[in-house]
Formats: sequence, C-alpha cells, structure tokens
Amino acid sequence: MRELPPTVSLSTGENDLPVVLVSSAKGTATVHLQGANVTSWIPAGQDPVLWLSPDSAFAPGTPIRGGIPLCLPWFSKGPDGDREPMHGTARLARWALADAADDDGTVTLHLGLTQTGWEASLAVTVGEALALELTTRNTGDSDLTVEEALHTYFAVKDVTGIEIRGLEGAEYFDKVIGAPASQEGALVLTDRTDRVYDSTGPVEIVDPGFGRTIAIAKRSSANTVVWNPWDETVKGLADVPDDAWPGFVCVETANVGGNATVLAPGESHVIATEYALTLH
Ligand code: TA6
Repeated sequence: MRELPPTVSLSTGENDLPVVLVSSAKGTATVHLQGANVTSWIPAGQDPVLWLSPDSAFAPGTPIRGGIPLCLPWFSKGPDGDREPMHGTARLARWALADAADDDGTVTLHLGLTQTGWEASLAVTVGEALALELTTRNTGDSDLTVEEALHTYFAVKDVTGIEIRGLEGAEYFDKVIGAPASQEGALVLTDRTDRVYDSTGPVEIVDPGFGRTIAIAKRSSANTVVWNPWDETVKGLADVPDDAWPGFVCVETANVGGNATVLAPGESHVIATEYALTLH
C-alpha cells in the first residue's frame, strides 16, 4: 500500500479492533476494518451524523451496532428467506485498506474484501459530504444473485420529532404488518417502523431537534429501507440500550428482493450513496 497521507492513520479502537482514522480540515471519520463500517463521521464544526450504540460488541465475526453496516451479498435472510447469517457475511468480515488519498482535505479510502465466489470494494470519501460507493464482483463460474444495503444509522435528537421526505407516493412493503402499502405524504414515525420502499430518488431526514436536515442522495439503488425498533422490539436487541431507540433512525440505500442483481461470472455492480448536512 502506498504511503498514507498525513490526514489518514491506522490505529485500534474498541477491543483493539483495527480502525482507519481520517482527520482533515473538512471533518473526521472512523472506519472499522471489521465490516468496513464507517462508525463515525463528524463534518467540521458539526455534531456526529452517525449513531453508534454504546452497547455494541466489537469482536471479529460480530456486526457492529451502528455506523454504516454493509448488508452483502444478501439482505435480511436473503431473497428466499433462508440465508444465514442475517444480512450476509460482509459486515462480519475483516476488510483491508487498499489505499488512501487526500485531495485538498477531501479524503478517499479504498477498502477491499475477498470471499468465496465474490469480492467487494468500498470507496469512502470524507469531505463536506460523506460518500460511499460499493462495488461487488462475481469471481465464480456461475451466476451470483446479490442483494445489498448500506444500513446507515443516522443520529437524530428524537425519532418521534423527525420527518423523512422524498418517499411521498412510493409503494413499500411494511414488514411490521407483513403487507404492501403506499406512502402518503412525508414519513413521520409513530411506532416500530420496518419498511422497504420502492424508491430510486433522494430522501432527507428533517431533524428540528438537532436543527439540521440530512440529505441522502443515491445512485443505482431501487430501494430505500427505513427502520427503527421502537420501545418494545428494542428490548430484544442485546447491543442497544432500551432507552436508546429515540436517538437513531436507519435510512438504507439498497437493492433487495425483486431488485436484487444477478451477476454473470466476471460481472460487477455498483451502488452508491452520499450524505450532506444543511443547518436550519
Ligand atoms: O433494515 C431493517 C432490518 O432488516 C430490520 O428488519 C432489523 O432486523 C434490522 O435490519 C437490524 O438487523 P440486525 O441484524 O442488524 O439486528
């Protein structure tokens, strides 16, 4: 690997897990090689944008609770509901830092993972915005069906006081009631929410409590997933404090279910997303 720029360093985080630290005039970020999880992003002069559970396990083979877990090469239990582990193997695996570059304070990291039959690379760009580009390639000799989700935990002041705009009119599957529905108006969460929207466009999280709006842009993504466990389901999550559920919302750039991608041998697919703040 080429020499790292001065704004990038390798270190260890919780439980001595390896992390990549970015610190430039435009902000800071932490990327755990465990799952290539961007566990922190703090634009210069702002509050943290990502939520990380204080009870998260930090251990090889265990998903980090918070930041941006990568669901790959399947989402949940897979297109047929029969896959283990939940959300695939990418978030459990140890990725490697391939290289890092700094362009006038905007830092781009490239991380890579090789698995049996497929490989993935993640480009993380930390500047005034945070951008992620996830590329998956079929290295096997038969077709590979790929589901993917950037399962981002956004920090909010109080999930009962936010609005998620951009999904108006979109069809979605409501996993809470097990039925399809259609979004009327902006999304205001009032209870456990677990929805897979058919939506290719940008969305935004309007958070009056923190006085900010988080704009979420995306490319090559046909689904947006919205999740919060709320006050009862959270009790079944060992790595989330029971009183922590109001402090985050997951808004996930994804391709799942009928929007999975079938890759022929040697073929690749890219999904991308970008997050930016505007203050009220
Ligand atoms: O993205 C929403 C979801 O699929 C929910 O159904 C819930 O299971 C969430 O992911 C968290 O999954 P995890 O395996 O990280 O606890």
